[in-house]
Amino acid sequence: PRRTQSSVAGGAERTLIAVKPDGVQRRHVGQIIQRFEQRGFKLVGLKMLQASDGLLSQHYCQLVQKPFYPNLLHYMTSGPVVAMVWEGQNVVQSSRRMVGPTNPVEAQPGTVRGDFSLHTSRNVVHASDSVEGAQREIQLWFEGKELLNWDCFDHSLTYKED
Ligand code: IDP
Repeated sequence: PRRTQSSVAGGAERTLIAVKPDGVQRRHVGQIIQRFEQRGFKLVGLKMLQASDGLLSQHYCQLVQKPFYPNLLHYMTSGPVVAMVWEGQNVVQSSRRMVGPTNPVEAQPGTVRGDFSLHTSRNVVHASDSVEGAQREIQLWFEGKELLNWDCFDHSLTYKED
């Protein structure tokens, strides 16, 4: 049987990374993908979509009551999103560090938000904030058949079993 999200080979994790509409409009998709590839993570799912209000209300279920939610919804539906699932050891924590904090003013240069954005309401990219959150979000954004289990030939160069 095909492996599911909860049983990735080698104990690796998966996370949801999404280039938000501002990142797509500003043509940063390639550079964002490049950072995850270059770090050594494995791309297992990728699609461009127009996110619906329903998907976003589930994705941001902890924020729907916030006063800024209507603006967040407007932003996130203002154009296409590029959603990706990346796999690798500690990918959730590592990708949060690569993306930087929610408010780009606090983001270090070298992070996606620190290099490409200036404002919390236009912070270019989403990254899941926990392993459990990633599993929930991946199931929301992707169907099982859209996620590929494949062997990346450089695995033994990227990881060391010890
Ligand atoms: P995260 O994207 O860094 O995980 P969350 O707190 O989950 O941060 O918020 C989701 C998104 O909602 C943020 O990336 C940002 O675009 C938006 N957001 C969060 N807090 C605020 C706020 O105080 N004002 C406006 N937008 C916000």
